[in-house]
Amino acid sequence: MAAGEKKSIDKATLKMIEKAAIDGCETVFDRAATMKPCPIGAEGSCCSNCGMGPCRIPLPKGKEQTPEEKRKRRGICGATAETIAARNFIRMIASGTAAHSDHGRGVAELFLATAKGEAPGYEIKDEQKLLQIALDWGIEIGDRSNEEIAVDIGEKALAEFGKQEGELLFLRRAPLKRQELWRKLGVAPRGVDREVVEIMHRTHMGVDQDYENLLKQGTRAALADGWGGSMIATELQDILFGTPAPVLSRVNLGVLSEDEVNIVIHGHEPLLSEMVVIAAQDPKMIELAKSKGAKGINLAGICCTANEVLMRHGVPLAGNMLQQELAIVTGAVEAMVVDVQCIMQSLPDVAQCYHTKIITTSPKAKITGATHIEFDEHNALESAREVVKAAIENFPNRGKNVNIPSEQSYLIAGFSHETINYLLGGLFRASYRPLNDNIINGKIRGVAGVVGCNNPRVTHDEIHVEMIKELIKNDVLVLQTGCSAMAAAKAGLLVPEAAAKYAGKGLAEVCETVGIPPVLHMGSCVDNSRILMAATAMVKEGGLGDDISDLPVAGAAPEWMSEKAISIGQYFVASGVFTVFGVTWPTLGSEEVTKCLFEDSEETYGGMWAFEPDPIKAAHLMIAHIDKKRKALGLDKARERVLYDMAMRRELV
Ligand code: BF8
Ligand code: SF4
Repeated sequence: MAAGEKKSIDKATLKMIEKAAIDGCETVFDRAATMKPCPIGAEGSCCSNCGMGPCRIPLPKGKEQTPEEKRKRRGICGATAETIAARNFIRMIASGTAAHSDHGRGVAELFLATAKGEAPGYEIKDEQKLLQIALDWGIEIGDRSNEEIAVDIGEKALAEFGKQEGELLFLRRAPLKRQELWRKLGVAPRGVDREVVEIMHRTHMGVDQDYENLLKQGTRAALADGWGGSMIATELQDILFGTPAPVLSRVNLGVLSEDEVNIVIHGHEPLLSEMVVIAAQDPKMIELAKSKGAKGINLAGICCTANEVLMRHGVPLAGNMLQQELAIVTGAVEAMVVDVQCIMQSLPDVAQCYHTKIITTSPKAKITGATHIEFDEHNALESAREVVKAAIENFPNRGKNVNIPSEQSYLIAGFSHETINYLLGGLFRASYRPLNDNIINGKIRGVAGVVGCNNPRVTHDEIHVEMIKELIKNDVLVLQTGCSAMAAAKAGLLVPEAAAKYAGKGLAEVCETVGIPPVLHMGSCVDNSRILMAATAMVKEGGLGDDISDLPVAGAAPEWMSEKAISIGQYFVASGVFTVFGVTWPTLGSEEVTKCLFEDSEETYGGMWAFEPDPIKAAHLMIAHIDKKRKALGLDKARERVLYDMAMRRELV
């Protein structure tokens, strides 16, 4: 972001940035202004994979490379720009896959412990999904108890991570044509851990030095994320905590309370936060809060933990990734409880300006300066109570320097793949038929997944909101997860009224008939697997081709920053989806690698990447792709007819 440019489009965020400055408290926005990104690393031309380097081989700017210059652009070991860019790119995928999948593994472990009766407080909430997965995975149902079935599911799920041969079980959910393609190309993942380890091996100095072969392994690991680790996380969480259904809630820093104990839960895994929700409702805890002078206990979330407890309990969202420090800057947060991923190390420093307690809970993620209360899943409610108690006891320490911005917006969340099915088709004939029909008749032009992070290199939330408004204006139904969903929610796009206000006529009509917003919040980042399921359901419903790559759909992460986003993007591309990212693109140092991802992928997978930082232009790349797919399906005529009708209607008025 150039100096002087707006830091956020969100008023609450701007107010708290100002307050932080007055309070002498440094935030991510200050650091981003002083620390410029390294241009060599940004384009993927820096390798630090061995002690002969780091080697920096920037792409010469503003002139064509001569063949001699190109030949000489190498690291000390001889690695070319292509090899270095591809290695860096797939190491990002390895990290992203590892993050989502380790989350999935944690859920599988808890699931198994619950099934065995070793995790008191947890139970099987969604029996229907339990039985469905048993059927999918060939597990005997008969007259066995839910717990017996769950033990088998838990063991099979855990084995998916360490499996050495064969294929991940959830790949069978994909359209048949897609499965065959993955097999033919040799990218069907064997086991989650194996694919991640193999990336680390192949990218070690002097191993795989063919960029196409490297990218292929990147794809195999990314598929192990989307159709493996992430899908296991989503599905088992649904069984344990309930499959989300539509729920009304609120978003932005204004959800923090003046006179209650504010506990902010931040991170990704709902295992602990589910219990914090229960502990915060405990009458004894509320009594304790009152004894300290508070009116009660107020829970709010940041990042994907927020999305998890929002989807299942309607717990309000304090904000997205770039608002984590700012929640503390309000001066009103007694405790911020974190687990893993997207947690800034600066939190304890920011907390020092106020009274907030930063509580880490995962043995995998400790932060110097934070209080560590380790979460014990065998005694989960007790761990959660300890956390809540620590927050309550901190309430009397709240100072006078409190300023909670008034901004908050309503939103409706809880659109799991199953919910969309019911809403569209009705409880007794749940189906995607109405969605497909409305795409075929042209009222809905197509579907876009807009997901991912915040990034202080661009104006906070602006790129998400601009892109989404442009998409819905053009009759594209938007599916959302992660921090992007919160950006849209703050802008008022996640309520049914947004359809009449912002959506094109066709989309607005469908939304009004069904009673849904034009932008559907499907959950956290591991819940991008719900979008894969929705796309597969559209294929299986019929009339829109026989593979995901035939669908008039597209994906985007316009403010991405995390390695997880790269992994997500790659599994969408390899599942046949056109996917556009904003902000920056990490392989621009190699024309060959970039071409392989942006162009050749279409030939191979029917889906490809694009990079476009301008949200309106990016939205139009997505719309153009959707129109291309409509044309290939012979649906362009249907839409022309609708447009003609609308034009006629306008003439009549
Ligand atoms: O997993 S969208 S900033 S919070 S990485 Fe992180 Fe990005 Fe937010 Fe959730 Ni996803
Ligand atoms: Fe340099 Fe090669 Fe070592 Fe990378 S692996 S740091 S390119 S010598």
